[in-house]
Amino acid sequence: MASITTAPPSAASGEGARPSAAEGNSVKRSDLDGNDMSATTRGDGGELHQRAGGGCPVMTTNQGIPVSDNQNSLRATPRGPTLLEDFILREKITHFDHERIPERIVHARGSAAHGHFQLTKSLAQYTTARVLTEVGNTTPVFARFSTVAGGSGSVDTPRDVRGFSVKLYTSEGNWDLVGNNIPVFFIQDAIKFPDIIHAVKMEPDRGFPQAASAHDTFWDFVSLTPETMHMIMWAMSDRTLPRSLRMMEGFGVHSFRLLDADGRSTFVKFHWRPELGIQSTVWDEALKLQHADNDFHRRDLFESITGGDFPAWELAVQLFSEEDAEGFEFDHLDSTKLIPEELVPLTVIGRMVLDRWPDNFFAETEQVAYCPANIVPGIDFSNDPLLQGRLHSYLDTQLSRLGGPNFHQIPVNAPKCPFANNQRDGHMQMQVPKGRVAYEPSSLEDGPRETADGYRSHATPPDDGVKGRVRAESFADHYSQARLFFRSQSAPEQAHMASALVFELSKVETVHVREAIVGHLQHIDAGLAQRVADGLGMDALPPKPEAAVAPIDMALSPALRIIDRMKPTLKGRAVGILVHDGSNPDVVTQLRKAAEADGATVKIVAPKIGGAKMSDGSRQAADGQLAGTPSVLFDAVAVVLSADAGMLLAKEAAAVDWVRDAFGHLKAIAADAGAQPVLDAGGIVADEGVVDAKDTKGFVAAARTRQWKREPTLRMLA
Ligand code: HDE
Repeated sequence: MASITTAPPSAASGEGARPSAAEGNSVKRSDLDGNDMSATTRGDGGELHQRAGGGCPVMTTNQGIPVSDNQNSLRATPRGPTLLEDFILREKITHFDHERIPERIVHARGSAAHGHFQLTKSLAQYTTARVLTEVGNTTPVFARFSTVAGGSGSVDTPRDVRGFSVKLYTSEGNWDLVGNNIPVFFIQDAIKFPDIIHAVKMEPDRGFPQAASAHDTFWDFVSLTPETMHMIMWAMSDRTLPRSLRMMEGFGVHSFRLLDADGRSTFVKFHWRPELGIQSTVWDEALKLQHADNDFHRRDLFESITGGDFPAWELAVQLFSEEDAEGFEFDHLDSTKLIPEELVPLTVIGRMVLDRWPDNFFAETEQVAYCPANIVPGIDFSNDPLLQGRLHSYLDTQLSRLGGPNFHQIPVNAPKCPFANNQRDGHMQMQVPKGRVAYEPSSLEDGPRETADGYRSHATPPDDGVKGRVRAESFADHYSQARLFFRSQSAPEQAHMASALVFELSKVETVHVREAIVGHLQHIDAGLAQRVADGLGMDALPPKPEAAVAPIDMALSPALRIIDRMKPTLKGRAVGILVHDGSNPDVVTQLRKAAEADGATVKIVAPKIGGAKMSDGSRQAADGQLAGTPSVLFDAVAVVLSADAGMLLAKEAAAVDWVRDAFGHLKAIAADAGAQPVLDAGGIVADEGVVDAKDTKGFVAAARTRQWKREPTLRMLA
């Protein structure tokens, strides 16, 4: 019988320097580069033993005890039981058992990046906040984008609101702008938040659907809560299907206050506007993206940042006074209302760039804790009852999610300015406070003291109402802004919204819920209600519920559309070129050059990952294999094939789907003569967006937008 082999530390391990306390157990990439693979042995079972040495430090337990064998647990005999004595095994498995923390109850799935914010226009007239007054100053930021309903392992592209959180590490403390990509919210009062979230999340008895609003409980709640109607219009629009996290707006949603040195207040709404412009996918594309790449948005953000193509947003503000607010046709303290840009224009005051991917997903993206209550001197809250409720919730949830009161010491959460107080102890205290004084006032030591520049709240006089569980009458109009939003959209956007409503309600099994929603829609727009009723196969319109306040016709706001907000450039977009053996390399090169010159990333797709042998005998490497790289991953596609390859691929479903989907998703298609059989098999009809592969200019122009005119020819929208 073979004797037990624990492959004792070889001479090589002696060369491996023990990590210093500062280095911990971490292995740097540069260390790995120096990894000497020859310093390996195999045990009696054939298992690999890599030895420390070169740049690789010695592996130790968390107590610093060097490990001689990380492949075999301690056994009584080679084929016998494992011994409880094996403290190395037990420590490793125990740590592993505890490697997950509770996921966020909402916004569990997210992607984040580091960057900075630079102020370009001072708001010194309105606020003392240094981050908003010191032009040119650079403030580090950490931004996290998220879906809302799905768990942390769910997909990136469901129809869902996106979180847009930014932590600004200002010189006066952390300021968290915890917003969404939609400027309004579903509910008016924080007390309804657990209800709407329970309604939208997977149903508690069956555990599905995951990351989807298309089910009975969500629409049941909505049908009984008319204040949701405005946000429902946004949720059913293409805003909830962003093409990229880099191409969506962010909104602070609530009104905040700016305070000047005399304590005078100006209301403010915050907006992030993407420099790449706003772009969404179409619904069928979003569905297919879930199959093509669950991590579509995360990968896109990762690739753009690590590739040096840094996403950027402008920060803009809407500023208005108490008197201005009194003149509005709505109450700005109600989070189901927005302030049209046409009423209060946006002023751009700065720019955020995200330029560094986190070093570690868990330590940073997972452990980051945003809180709308984190604000700095010169900024204050409004009385929006939704915001007021949020001020409690975030710290509360983070206490359990991050395990105790010291999570502000985690590097991603810690302020980058000095911070000091007399709070002490608690789980996971990482600092070692010195001295005998942990109170104030004190005369024994120099402890932290107050400052005249410290945080002050606005001295808001109380209004003349009475205490009670009451909703302000000014919050009662639930339909006017829903109507404003729907009616401000272009025709294709309205069709998408009607179709989205039909899709979602078709998944609702309870007939009276479907009917109740169509009832509400009649207050928003009669045409919309009829389209949805027709789409659902209703014989007659169901009754309209009584409206607390009859909707009014507000002046339309074209700024609420997104269809024409794509920038006329391919910057930030991707072009796929399908080739096979015998493709013309010159045509491919010209297409690539033209697309890259306009800013696109170009990827070559081929039936085989090894690439294609081109007509001149050269080998064209492939970035993706056809079946695993469907055209949903691109904004525009080109097909360059020899006559033989065209005939062959016309019989390959992956190739036919490639062009059919690109066409169906309203994308530009460039094709040469050899590709024609594939286009024919895909049922592609020539239009302005289908161009000859040699017409590179025409292709780039068509690729910059979607072929909206094509849509009614191939899809029965509601
Ligand atoms: Fe949140 N929300 N929320 N929310 N929210 C959380 O905090 C909550 C609301 C938003 O990337 C939680 O740490 C209540 C509006 C984002 O880590 C929790 C109410 C807006 C994120 C919480 C709201 C948001 C959260 C879950 C109603 C847009 C993700 C985990 C009063 C302005 C932050 C956590 C990240 C996260 C509570 C409403 C945005 C449970 C009670 C309105 C972007 O505390």
